[in-house]
Amino acid sequence: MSEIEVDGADAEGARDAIAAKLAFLGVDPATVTASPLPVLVAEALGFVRASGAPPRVYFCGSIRGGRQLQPRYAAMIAWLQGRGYEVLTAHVGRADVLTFERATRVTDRAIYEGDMAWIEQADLVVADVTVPSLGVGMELMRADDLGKPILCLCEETTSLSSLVSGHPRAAVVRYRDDEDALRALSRAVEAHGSPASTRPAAEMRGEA
Ligand code: 6K6
Repeated sequence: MSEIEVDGADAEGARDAIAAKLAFLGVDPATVTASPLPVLVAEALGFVRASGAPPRVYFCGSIRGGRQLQPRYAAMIAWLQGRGYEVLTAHVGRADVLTFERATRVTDRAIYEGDMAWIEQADLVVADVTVPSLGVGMELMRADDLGKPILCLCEETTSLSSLVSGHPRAAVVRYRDDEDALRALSRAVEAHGSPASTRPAAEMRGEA
């Protein structure tokens, strides 16, 4: 891997000079990237995300708060993955998460540290807040501290904490049933659009 630099402010001249150097070196221009070498090295070492990498979603759902909606979490996670999102917390949708937790004897501290690190890496936080969960509440506050876009979904009849429904930066979308949950997720995530953008919560709710 090597880098080519040319001097001057003339873009066309620079393009021609680079093309000439590539031809001299016998390098196919199709194999050239516009990224400077330090950026490529940082990407390769995992310090920064490669451009074009799939957006990362931190999905929150109740675990010790109650697993009655696990199949719905699994469907939401599968929908996100099918749309090309990388879901950092796919275990939230697993039917065997509690068995797995016991089998691996992972400590609560390790779970906490791992989850906090994943929230930092996320481009978007999506939470199903139908089943009350202390862990999900904490994840939402941490996501807010970090300025992450937050999307909360819940059933129409859920008696939601005011701290979630009144949160100025969280988009809260209500749905009727399993099928409607995926439609609501799809609309809200599409409104969010580019993972780099932080669209206002009203837009994710479909109000803007
Ligand atoms: C490891 C592999 C599978 O399961 C584990 C261990 N358990 C957890 N691992 C990762 N995150 C967890 C685990 N238990 C709870 N959480 C996080 O808290 C999830 O991201 C959920 O969104 C949230 C649920 O909180 P509670 O209070 O309902 O447990």
